[in-house]
Amino acid sequence: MSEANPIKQAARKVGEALTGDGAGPPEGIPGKPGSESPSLAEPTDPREPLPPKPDQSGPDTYSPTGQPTAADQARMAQAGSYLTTAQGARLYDTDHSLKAGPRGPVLLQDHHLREKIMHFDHERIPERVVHARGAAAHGVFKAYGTASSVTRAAFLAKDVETPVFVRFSTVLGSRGSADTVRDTRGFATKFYTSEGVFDLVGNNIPVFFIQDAIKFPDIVHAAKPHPDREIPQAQSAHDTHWDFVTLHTEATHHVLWNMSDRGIPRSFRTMEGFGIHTFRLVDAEGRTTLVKWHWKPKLGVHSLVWEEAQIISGVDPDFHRRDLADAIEAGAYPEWELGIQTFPDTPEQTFEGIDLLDPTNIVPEELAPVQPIGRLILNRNPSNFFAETEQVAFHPGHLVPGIDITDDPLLSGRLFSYLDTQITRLAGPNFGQIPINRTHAPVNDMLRDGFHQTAVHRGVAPYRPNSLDGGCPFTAGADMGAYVEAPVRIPEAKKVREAPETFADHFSQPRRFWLSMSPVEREHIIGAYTFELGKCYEQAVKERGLQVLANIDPELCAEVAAGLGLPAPSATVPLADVEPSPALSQVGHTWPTDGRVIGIVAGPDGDLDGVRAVRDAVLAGGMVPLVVAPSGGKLGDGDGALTVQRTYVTARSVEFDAVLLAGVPGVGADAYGARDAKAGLATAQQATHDPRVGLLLSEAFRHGKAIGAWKGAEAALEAAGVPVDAPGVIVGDSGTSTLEQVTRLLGAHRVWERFPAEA
Ligand code: HDD
Repeated sequence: MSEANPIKQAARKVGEALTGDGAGPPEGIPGKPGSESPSLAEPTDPREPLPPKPDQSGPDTYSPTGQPTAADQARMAQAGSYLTTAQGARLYDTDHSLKAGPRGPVLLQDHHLREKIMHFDHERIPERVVHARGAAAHGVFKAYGTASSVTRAAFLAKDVETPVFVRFSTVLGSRGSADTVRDTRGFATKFYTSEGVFDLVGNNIPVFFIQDAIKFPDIVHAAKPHPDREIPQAQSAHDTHWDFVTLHTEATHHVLWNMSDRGIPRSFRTMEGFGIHTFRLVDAEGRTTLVKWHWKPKLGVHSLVWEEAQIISGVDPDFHRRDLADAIEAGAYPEWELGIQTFPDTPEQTFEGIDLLDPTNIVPEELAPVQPIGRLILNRNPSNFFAETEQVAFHPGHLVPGIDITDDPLLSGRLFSYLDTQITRLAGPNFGQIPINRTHAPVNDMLRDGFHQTAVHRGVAPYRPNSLDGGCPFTAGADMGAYVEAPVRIPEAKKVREAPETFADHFSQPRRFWLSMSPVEREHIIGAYTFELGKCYEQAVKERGLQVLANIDPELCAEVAAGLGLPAPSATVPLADVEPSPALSQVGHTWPTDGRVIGIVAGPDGDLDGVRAVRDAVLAGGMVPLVVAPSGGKLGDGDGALTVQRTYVTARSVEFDAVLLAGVPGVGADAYGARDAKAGLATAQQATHDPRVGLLLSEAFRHGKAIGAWKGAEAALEAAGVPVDAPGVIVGDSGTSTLEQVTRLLGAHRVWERFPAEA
């Protein structure tokens, strides 16, 4: 053993210290005070030869047979030109079972057949019990350093860059369900920090259904499909869901957010994210601050409209997944700013009368501004969905020094649940060794064996204290980066199954949300409740639903009651006198239009130069042009020919954030009647209006999208029932000037003026 071996040197120091040559733990290796007794002498003078304890920088650094290591093997998966068995033997045929003659029986000794079918039979793992449907991306988080005044977390220090993996999800649907259903969205971020993994496992809605984790199985059973027929899939519009949330009125706030536009996001890229619970940050001196986490999307918070969401569920159920992957592939990297609201860590754990331990509460940003602390950029798609997106395992208990928890009873239950669920889902306790879950910090644990153990641990003493492995591993103190829980005082208490009195107000926060909405957002909420309660069969459930609404706001209740054809009840609690929080509304801001999709509809005789110029300008503006024409292939000839991305058959308005209708020089809208330009079936002069273009335009109009037409395409608008003088309908002289105006409208996301009259 070389004297330069730092582990041996450290071991010797411990030996000296604990055999009486020194007092207390050796310098630089602080142990847990009082946990070791010198009389029990840990360790004794190390015996020679001791197996050197390797610095386990990860389970993949060592292979018992030399080369290759597990990391090399991971890199080698699917490498090389020849098909092999799982054991690496080359194969000459994988299409025919081994048989006794070409027409004879298959032989049991066909080990390749058995291996291939055995592996296939076990390809599926249980889907997540909630959040089964998801999509993810890699990225990087760069800290501004502004959080260093309240936390010692190393990854939040100025300019530190941390790799991340983010998984977005719906909650209710199965793995194969549609993306755009009305639901909460998960927003889970794994930070691979130098001090270990930190998981921020949040949602796009800042409050939760329940205040205590013990009710989680109940709300999930109620919201999932009915147990007899297993329908409806990925929907909250059914009796058991509404039965539960009207009997547990603490769910009111979350449900109201779900019924608002937040329940149907336009894209993962345009969602906010929230940690929901109040967390506790700890600075280098041990001072604590309570915080709430917020993710703010660079592109703003935008949603679909309900009809659009429903159409997309059929036309493109992978809409959100595709949008995320396409944006990253195109280099339009999604970005969020991470922010915190901070509150003094007082014994009451309240702020301005709001109980910070109640996860059904928000603290309005007007009362506690969100302070930006860093920026997240997603810049790489996973290369294998199963290996990464499916096997990633989040856990709110994956914390790093400087970030601690509070006694929110919902959070406490989560700390148990996430570890537990992975044991079933990922088949054993070693899921932390799966590449996507591996920490980037050195690992030196004493966890051993178990299903799917891939680490080849060395040493003989996976326990402490020990003398046989030279005392390794040692415990660190806070000054050496150990995670030390904040020594928070627990008030003297009796054991009870009770909620605090402050958890009993279930309506004032929902009322604040309702009062903060713009008229159009209120119309959408009314529409959503009317739809969802209208889908329930039980009269008692509908009536209880209306009672809950009456306790939020009489107008909301009356409108929904009218839609259901039921009398509107009166409130059973006094209506709370709360100030609106303008930050909660999505309407009234202007946002960047990066990555927005512009449909450019061109007839066969359309202004191709104009279409070309518009396409180039859309690209130059960081947006995505999709050229739509009667049939596939190219528009025009030669070098300048334009590729058609969607035909009248494959295009649907829901794919576009705005639509432009190419003009027809000197002709008029009849060009849009052509069904097959290539076959020359219709010319601009003879064709009649094409109903598919009509449907596209009328849907875009109904969904409040900006619509532009240039040079003589007006008549096609009229034919589709789109008034040329309606708000957000532009008729321009040229393609590019029309695009300019449409882009300005797109900055507000939708032409909001169109809605109130509609709803
Ligand atoms: Fe949960 C998954 C978010 C309460 C139990 N949860 C899961 C995911 C997200 C959330 C985003 C998906 C993670 C991924 O992409 O793999 N959950 C939340 C939030 C909650 C919350 C924001 C409240 C503030 N969850 C909650 C409670 C319990 C669970 C109260 C149980 C007591 N959640 C789970 C789970 C899941 C899960 C069963 C399913 C799959 C998984 O954990 O890994 O353990």
